[in-house]
Amino acid sequence: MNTPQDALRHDWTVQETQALLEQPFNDLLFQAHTVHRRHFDPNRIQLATLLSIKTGACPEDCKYCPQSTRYETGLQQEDLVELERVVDAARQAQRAGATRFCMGAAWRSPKNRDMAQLGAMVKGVKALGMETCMTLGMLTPEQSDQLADAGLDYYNHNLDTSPEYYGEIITTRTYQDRLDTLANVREAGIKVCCGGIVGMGESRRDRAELLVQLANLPQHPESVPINLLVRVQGTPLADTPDLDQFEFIRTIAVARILMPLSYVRLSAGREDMNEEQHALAYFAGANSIFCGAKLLTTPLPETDKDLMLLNRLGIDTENLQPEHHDAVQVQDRL
Ligand code: SAM
Ligand code: DTB
Ligand code: SF4
Repeated sequence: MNTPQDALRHDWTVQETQALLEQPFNDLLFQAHTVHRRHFDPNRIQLATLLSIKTGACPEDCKYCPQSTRYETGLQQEDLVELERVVDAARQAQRAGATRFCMGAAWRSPKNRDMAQLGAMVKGVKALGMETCMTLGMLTPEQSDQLADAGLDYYNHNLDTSPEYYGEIITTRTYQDRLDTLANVREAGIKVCCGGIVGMGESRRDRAELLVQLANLPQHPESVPINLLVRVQGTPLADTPDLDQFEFIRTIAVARILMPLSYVRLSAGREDMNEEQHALAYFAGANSIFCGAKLLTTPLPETDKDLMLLNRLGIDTENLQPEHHDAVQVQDRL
């Protein structure tokens, strides 16, 4: 029997994706919103919260990142935090309405000696009844299996940009390294959260290529974070010119069209977006946001402000069905 999963495409070309991006804005939004409401309740979004479990002093040279040891960003560094603090933060996030708790570490990759503590964090947060996500850098197959055994639901590892532009942004690991980690995570049975950053000076073609890379993975990522570059003083990208706000919305819309069953998450950069931009992003197909005091190191809009806007838009924040990738459930809603 054919399921909607089988109908998902993995053969997008850059040319047709760029053509989608270049449509008249209203045509693109209409198309994206039509896809969105075919598969999701358009008036519900998922709230996720992030905690930095190891901050700064990262050896990598990602030119956007305030946590790289190579740039003077004035960031206070912190070693891997205690289990108790992680569980307390998750409990607090849950009280504020978050259903997913993401833990991020400024590592190139975790050390094997850290794996037991990371596993304990996953178990501690899951015991609260929340979904867990981690982003720790590159993972080996063994490390992926260890996190899967601890019960990790999602692993975030971004492709960040197009293969062509990638070398302008990061030199300390390759695009293939990233694809290998994504494959290791999938193989271990962990769900994949994978997206990128726009506004780093890339071209529209680069944005199309990033989206094609994501959609043509063997399986679409269950979550696709679209980050707008947060320009942090001290990083090489601090003075990157503004991206046209409608290009950001176009990117969300095309992510929705290419990956119709995935959660598209409005991630970094929301501080710089006004209410109208948020509303357009939700219309274009974004159905998840990070909320709370901050992302990993940079601020987020106040949660009350986020909730007030969602309320004014008639969008509720009940937990979306995490098992939405189950073909039967999706079919029920078609
Ligand atoms: N160190 C791990 C890694 O790089 O995979 C995990 C943490 S890293 C901070 C997670 C992601 O945050 C990066 O892949 C990047 O997409 C995003 N990010 C980091 N700094 C950002 C910034 N200034 N603006 C937007 N996104 C950013
Ligand atoms: C993702 O794609 N965006 C989040 C999450 N995954 C880990 C992180 C954004 C970080 C923005 C810069 C900071 O706060 O340090
Ligand atoms: Fe390190 Fe991750 Fe920042 Fe790159 S994005 S410098 S790997 S923390």
